[in-house]
Amino acid sequence: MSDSAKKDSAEKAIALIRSQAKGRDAHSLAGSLMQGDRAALAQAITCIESGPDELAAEIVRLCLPASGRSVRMGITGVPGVGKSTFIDTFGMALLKSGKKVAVLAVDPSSPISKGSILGDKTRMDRLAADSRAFIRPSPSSDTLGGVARKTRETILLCEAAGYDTILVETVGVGQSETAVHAMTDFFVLLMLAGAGDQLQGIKRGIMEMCDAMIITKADGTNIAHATRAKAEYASALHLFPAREDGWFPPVLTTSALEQKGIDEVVELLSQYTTWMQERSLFNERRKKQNLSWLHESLRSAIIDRFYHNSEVMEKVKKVEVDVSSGLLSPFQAATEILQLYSQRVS
Ligand SMILES: Nc1nc2c(ncn2[C@@H]2O[C@H](COP(=O)(O)OP(=O)(O)OP(=O)(O)O)[C@@H](O)[C@H]2O)c(=O)[nH]1
Ligand SMILES: [Mg+2]
Repeated sequence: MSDSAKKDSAEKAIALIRSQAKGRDAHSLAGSLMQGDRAALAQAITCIESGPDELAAEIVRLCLPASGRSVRMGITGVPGVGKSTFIDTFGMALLKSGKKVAVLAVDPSSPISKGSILGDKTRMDRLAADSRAFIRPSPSSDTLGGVARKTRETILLCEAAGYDTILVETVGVGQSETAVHAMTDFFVLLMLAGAGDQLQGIKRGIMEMCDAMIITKADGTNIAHATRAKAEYASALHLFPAREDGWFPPVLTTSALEQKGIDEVVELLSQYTTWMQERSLFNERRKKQNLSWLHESLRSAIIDRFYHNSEVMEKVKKVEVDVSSGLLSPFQAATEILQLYSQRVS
């Protein structure tokens, strides 16, 4: 399908869902989705993604008490590392173990029009076809902050709809890993064997952030490489300072194609969750995440208001001239602008 055809069909689908949602109020949508109605869940998520904002806010408010009872797992790794294939196989293993799985994505670089991750459900064939799983492509937005907020709220709705394992996929090439780390309980970095981390563009900070590392494609002639990479990464992880919570990230090898090592990841997820819960660290991490979400929301709301104040923007334009010609110091200019802003909002 061409890009424009893709965009057309995505827009048509959104328009349809919006028109279906239109006639419904927050109570009816939230009520249905909490009964496990997938169409209502899809409609509610569409409201979060593209409005109406008041309806979305009300739905989130109504669903909040029923949310939170899940394990949120973040999955990152460079393009081609095998994220989608892993999620398909791993998701099926989770379903087999009795879990209800929702798969979301954070991909600010490719809005729907460009074919976002998970837009190609081809590598998640089995999961996409299973009625026990729910898959939703990345919301489109200009900013990472926008995508992250929408995904965070979508997680809450999925939980309220009864999904107990939420998988959030993101491409490991920018700031989006940090955003996904900040919204998940268990953050996993997928790595290729034999490519070297520099080649894979994985920053040290991301390795330091992960709760587990998985070497993918450990099959065929790649098994020996994968085993070696596992030992190398395990010792590399030892070089990082010990974590405050006391958890040490293990390294596993998997083959999603041959379904090897997948049950071990299911087991690890459950062990990790128990380990964290026993030490009250699970809720501790979520509390911290909620607080940073609060401050992030405040920051972005304040910035938004400031930059949408026409009088302030006029003043900014004026002082830009003086600042660039050296007549006014940038600091002095900023102080003057902020003074005007505080007069206008008080
Ligand atoms: N041999 C082998 N190949 C695999 C395995 N998992 C994925 N692949 C192949 O690796 C390629 C990339 O897999 P994807 O699952 O699309 O990787 P991805 O990380 O989701 O890629 P992006 O969505 O582009 O970021 C495909 O050709 C897969 O068939 C595996 O376990 N073994
Ligand atoms: Mg993919």
